[in-house]
Amino acid sequence: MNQFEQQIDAFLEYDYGVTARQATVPQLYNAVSKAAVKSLSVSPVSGKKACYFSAEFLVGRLVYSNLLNLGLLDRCRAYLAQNGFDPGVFETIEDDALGNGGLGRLAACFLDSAATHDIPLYGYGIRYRYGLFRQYFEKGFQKETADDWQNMGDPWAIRREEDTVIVVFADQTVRAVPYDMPVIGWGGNTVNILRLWQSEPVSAFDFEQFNLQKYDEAVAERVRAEEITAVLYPNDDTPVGKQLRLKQQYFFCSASLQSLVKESIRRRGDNFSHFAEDFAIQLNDTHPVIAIPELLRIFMEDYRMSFEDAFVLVRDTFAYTNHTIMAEALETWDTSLFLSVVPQVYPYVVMLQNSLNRDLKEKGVPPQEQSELQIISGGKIHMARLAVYATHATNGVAKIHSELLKSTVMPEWYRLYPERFQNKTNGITQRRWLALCNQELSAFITERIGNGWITDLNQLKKLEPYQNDPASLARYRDIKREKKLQLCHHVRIHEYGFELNPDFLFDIQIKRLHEYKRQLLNAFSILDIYFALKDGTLTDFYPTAFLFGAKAAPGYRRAKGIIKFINEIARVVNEDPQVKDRMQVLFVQNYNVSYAEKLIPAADVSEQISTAGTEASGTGNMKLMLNGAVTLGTLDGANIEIVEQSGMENNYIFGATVEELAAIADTYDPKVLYEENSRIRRVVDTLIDGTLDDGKTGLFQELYDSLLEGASWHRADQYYLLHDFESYCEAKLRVNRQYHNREEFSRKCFVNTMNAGKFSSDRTVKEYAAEIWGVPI
Ligand code: 26W
Repeated sequence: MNQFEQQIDAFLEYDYGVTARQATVPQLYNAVSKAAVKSLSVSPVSGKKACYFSAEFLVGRLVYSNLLNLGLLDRCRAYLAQNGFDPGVFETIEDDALGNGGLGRLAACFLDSAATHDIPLYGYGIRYRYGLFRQYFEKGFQKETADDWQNMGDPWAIRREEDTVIVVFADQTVRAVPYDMPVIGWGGNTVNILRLWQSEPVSAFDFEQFNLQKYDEAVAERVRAEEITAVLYPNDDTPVGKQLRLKQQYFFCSASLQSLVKESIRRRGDNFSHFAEDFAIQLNDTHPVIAIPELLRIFMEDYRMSFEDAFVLVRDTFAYTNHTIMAEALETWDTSLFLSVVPQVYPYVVMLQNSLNRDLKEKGVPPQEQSELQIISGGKIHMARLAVYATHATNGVAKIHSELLKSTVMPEWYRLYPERFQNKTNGITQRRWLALCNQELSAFITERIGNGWITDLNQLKKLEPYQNDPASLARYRDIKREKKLQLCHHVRIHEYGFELNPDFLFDIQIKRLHEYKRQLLNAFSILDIYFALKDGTLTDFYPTAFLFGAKAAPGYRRAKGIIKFINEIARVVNEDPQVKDRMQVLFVQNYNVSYAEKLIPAADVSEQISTAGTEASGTGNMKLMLNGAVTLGTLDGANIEIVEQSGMENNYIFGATVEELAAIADTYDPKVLYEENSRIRRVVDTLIDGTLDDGKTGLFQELYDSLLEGASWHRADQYYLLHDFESYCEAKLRVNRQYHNREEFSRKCFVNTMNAGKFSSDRTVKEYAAEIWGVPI
């Protein structure tokens, strides 16, 4: 037996006193993970180190991906099988959930890519006690429960007590304790670190209070300290503006900077003039932007630097990524709240504001143009403005998004500092999103072009000669069917025995629930098809399963209403004997990274239907493309680049463009469409005519009103569902007709896989390294 297997046995014996055959699954999971960790040595950083500051890292289940990258996955599977376990048994171990969606998952893909390509990129974030809530449905309504992700242990992390630092707030002082997780590159050669901070009390227990029999007071400090990292905010659209959220942000930024300053001192003593040559810090959206004034504070207060010197270092060190166009998502903090939480940081925000004013004056910006540029204004601190001002680079996450940043979101900043604005189109790691989640397709590819694609996804282009090879296309279709069967099995277990039909076309929309992503439009189109099948106006329809996965922020009423609406449609459709052999509708519960790994390889059609100009990039669209789904989508976010790569003719683009929507914005009246178009009326009316039931919550009426009446804060149908309805339905039916020709359709899918090379996060991370971080690649 080899070292790895011996190590597993040793951990099982020492930690639990069992043999492999006697072990429980959690025991095995811990022993296998620890054995793998033990084999690692962290790569020392010699040159510049890039640091990714992010409130979220949605890494997913680590055991299989780490073993894959270490080349130990097959050995682990064999070991499990030899000892009488199903090699997939760790799938019962919970997924981590330390992120909401795209932004957190992107951070995880970047870490994987950087480690694979020997780029020293270290992650810094928060070790939430509870991650994103788990979701289940009760009578079709979303319910939430706590995500206790540590309940089977956390064998991949190492607690670094010795690197603990102190973080100070106006009303409390806490200890920040780092937990380091190895980030293992493909091949296992480079190991970087993801450092997640946990908040703990300075003193564990107050014996004086205890002796006075004041038990609550005795533990009060502990409770208040632990509260800071207790739970991830489940909001991925509107900032909550809450004290605790600000504490979380300051907590991990201050701790991470303290740890970097110590590292700098180890390298160079207390000469900080090389700081920006030694460290690059990427700010993942505005959540960590408070790190900017905090580093100024540290340099000026602790190391007596002048503002001018400190500011140059800060600007050269930091760069900022924007992930959203939605104006309401740009974070601001009430000055009064900020002062009540971190008063020591506020003077440094004011210094930045004053410095900005000097620059504006020098550049001769007229006073009337200055208001949109103020960091502190109207009693608020504008974090995105602070970020653009105090960093050397600001980037968007897809071409169109970066253009919109310049033209629409922050044009006054672009005029001031055009040289700072960049684009870095997002990407995904092909290790998790192909090699791991679709081993069948991976083997198919490797048999034809070798395995170079695992670290160089552009090599997929070498598949070109096979796009017209009937035998290859037939095999490619067989693999899709195999992945559908596996998904059917998973669904049967996780959705109360639901029997998904593997012979159907699988049409999949998986992403956070948000009005701009237009799951409601998808729902309307399904109803339209349902009615047309029933009244016989639609014939020759290829049987289709419409699948959804999405979590709604718990306080987002409309999003929850949409989930209930789709679950109601599912109930009606799935029970209707007249259509049930032609359509199925299913909203899966608790969609997360692990569920995505099952759904994505089984998809034929990828629904990417956001209103043009609203989705910054999207990354699920890339995962689905890579796994051979055609995109049914709008010209939005990275969809534009996807069809640029794989051809309009191999995808299904519909709907208004950004320019078209801008042109009709002032005159758009959804009521006219509603009144003139009976198909629209028929589906929209199901919200209020009693066809579907929202349990007297008023949720459906509210959705109806949002489309036809609007509200105090937005116009009717602000996301143009009714405007795009017809062209969407037309495109959806076109996909369906063309799917009948299985051979030709699978060629389109194949061409998508073949052209997905651009969307590797390996490419993205290398661009950041070369064009923002100044890290050699
Ligand atoms: C403070 C509230 C809040 C929280 C999170 C506002 C905004 C966010 C994120 C920026 C939302 C997010 O995840 N954005 C997504 O980022 C992905 C990675 O770049 C993109 O692919 C998605 O299009 C974008 O919606």
